[in-house]
Amino acid sequence: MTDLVQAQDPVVMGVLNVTPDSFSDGGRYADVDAAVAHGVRLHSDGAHLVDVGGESTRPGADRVDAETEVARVLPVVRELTAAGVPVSIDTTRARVAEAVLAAGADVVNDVSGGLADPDMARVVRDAGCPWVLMHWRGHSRRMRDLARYTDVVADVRAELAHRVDEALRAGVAADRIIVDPGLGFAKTAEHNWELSARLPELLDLGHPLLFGASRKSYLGQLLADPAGQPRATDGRAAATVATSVLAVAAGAWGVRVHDVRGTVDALAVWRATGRPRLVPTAPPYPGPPDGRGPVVGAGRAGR
Ligand code: PMM
Repeated sequence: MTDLVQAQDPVVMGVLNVTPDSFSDGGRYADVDAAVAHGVRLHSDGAHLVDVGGESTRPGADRVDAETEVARVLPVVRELTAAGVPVSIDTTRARVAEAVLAAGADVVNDVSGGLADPDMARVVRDAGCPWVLMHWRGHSRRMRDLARYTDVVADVRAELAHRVDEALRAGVAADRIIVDPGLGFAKTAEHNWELSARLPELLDLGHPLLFGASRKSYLGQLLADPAGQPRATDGRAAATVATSVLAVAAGAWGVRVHDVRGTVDALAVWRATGRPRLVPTAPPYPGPPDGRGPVVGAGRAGR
């Protein structure tokens, strides 16, 4: 596989949850054949990676044991890698990562940023694979209580920097590390919007950044009907595409999405228009009243 971490073009990661209870696609791909068929479709739609997860991380979800998680993901990963589909494994457990890497997975996507399992750094270091370190403060059951920040961007940045330091100390190579702000994980809707608007402050950590907004509840809240009823998950595709393209234009390395085709199409438009970049407001550009939000600036080829 070409080195995705060094990719010059935005990386699209397609979501494949083989769980009975994930918030937007739970239950749909619990059967191996259906899961593999969907993974192959995501790849042919343009996903550079198919992100296979066997444990739901939706707020309030109960944990499954490691055996159950391995039993869910391993047959799917085996078939996808045999079919030539590059796979990342969405897990917080070293045991699961190790089993799946041995079956041909390319990337570990760890929503706990290495916090949940002290053995994860060793597994990743020995495999030499890319490791997504997502910002995380605790398992799903507790995460709503943990959404307290002084300045969400500064706090997430500092906590991610700490996770990166720990990974480096454990011997993981710097060029294998990808960071992720963890939208929706111990974050309110306001926190998610603030992180989205100030992405460049996280980019200066010096690592590629993965952005995962797809179908998340803050988009449902944004699109609520006049009675205040949030838009259902299957009606959040256009908002997901919009926020994903804005993240790429702000410098994100990649996006994690359920609807790969729409994102790939939108990124083709972004590319064809000269890869316009969002730059922090600076005179003489007109900016929003607080002077902090991004405006569209001069395009720059490449990333
Ligand atoms: N979000 C979910 C699961 N895994 N991984 C990364 N790196 N970033 C995310 O934002 C992220 C993730 C939850 O969404 P899902 O239930 O639709 O998979």
